[in-house]
Amino acid sequence: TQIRHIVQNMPKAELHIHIEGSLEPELIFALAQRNGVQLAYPSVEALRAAYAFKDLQSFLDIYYAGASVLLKEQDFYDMTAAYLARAKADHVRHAEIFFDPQTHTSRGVPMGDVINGIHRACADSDVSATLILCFLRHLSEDDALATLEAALPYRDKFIGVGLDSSEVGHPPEKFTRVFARARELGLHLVAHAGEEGPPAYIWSALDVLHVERIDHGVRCLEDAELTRRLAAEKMALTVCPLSNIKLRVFDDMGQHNLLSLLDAGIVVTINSDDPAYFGGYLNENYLATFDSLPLGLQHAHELAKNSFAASFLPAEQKQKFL
Ligand code: ES4
Ligand code: ZN
Repeated sequence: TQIRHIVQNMPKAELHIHIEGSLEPELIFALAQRNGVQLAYPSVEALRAAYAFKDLQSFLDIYYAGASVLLKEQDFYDMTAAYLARAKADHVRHAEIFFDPQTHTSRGVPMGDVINGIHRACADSDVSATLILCFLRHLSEDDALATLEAALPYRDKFIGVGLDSSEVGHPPEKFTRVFARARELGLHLVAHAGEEGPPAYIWSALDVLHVERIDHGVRCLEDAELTRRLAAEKMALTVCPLSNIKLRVFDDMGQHNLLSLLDAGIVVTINSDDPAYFGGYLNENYLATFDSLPLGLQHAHELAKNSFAASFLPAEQKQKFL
């Protein structure tokens, strides 16, 4: 139909994509072979069959297993180049890409190999792409602080820091000092909050960490004062519809609260999160949402506009897309 065609072809930005979550089973097996890594699954089909998640943690267990095949700088390059080619096909003009260095440095991979490999693929792409270093919230704040220091020789290769992995039990305030340090360094700040965790985690991401966007944030609607604040401050949410269905945040797409968030005046964006695991890249997220919720052409344009407005592009580059 007309609207599906417009949604697919309109220029957009992607602001919530974990590069390790773009590793397709075929590439996982190719890299395992190349690097002599033994996987717990005998075949691509067996691995894909294991992609049935009951919550965030059951997904993360498989996601970290998949990332274990990444050892060499070229592996990080190949993964990122494959994502950017897919993004380009979906008319993504700008991507702000999360990476999880601790998942790799804890296996002995040098920080420089992680960052240089991902960054080199970004530099070689005709999609504009920048990097956001994420701290794993199930690990300690001291581990996050050491990770930030280890990344400082590559300070010019990433624009911000984020917070991801297991949310419940690991509130934003656990990372107060490392976010203060990142802020002093002039880095942009984001955090996952209100995906599985309560609205209180969104409050503390804002008031304690001073983040500039909330990743997910869909549980904000449980708190009317928080909802009003997010709208008033034009605090963008990077919503990931297919992720929310696969991780059982909502029962099905018809139950997703994305339209309610828009109606509340919040700057909502659509993103793919971990596209290789959740059943699709950016256009599949847009299409699944538009197929299930009563969204129109105005919403399509609003969502595309929001994606650039909420990006960390410099003002003059942002203008060209708005
Ligand atoms: C993630 Cl969906 C999601 N939530 C939290 N952390 C993550 N890391 C990769 N995907
Ligand atoms: Zn995420």
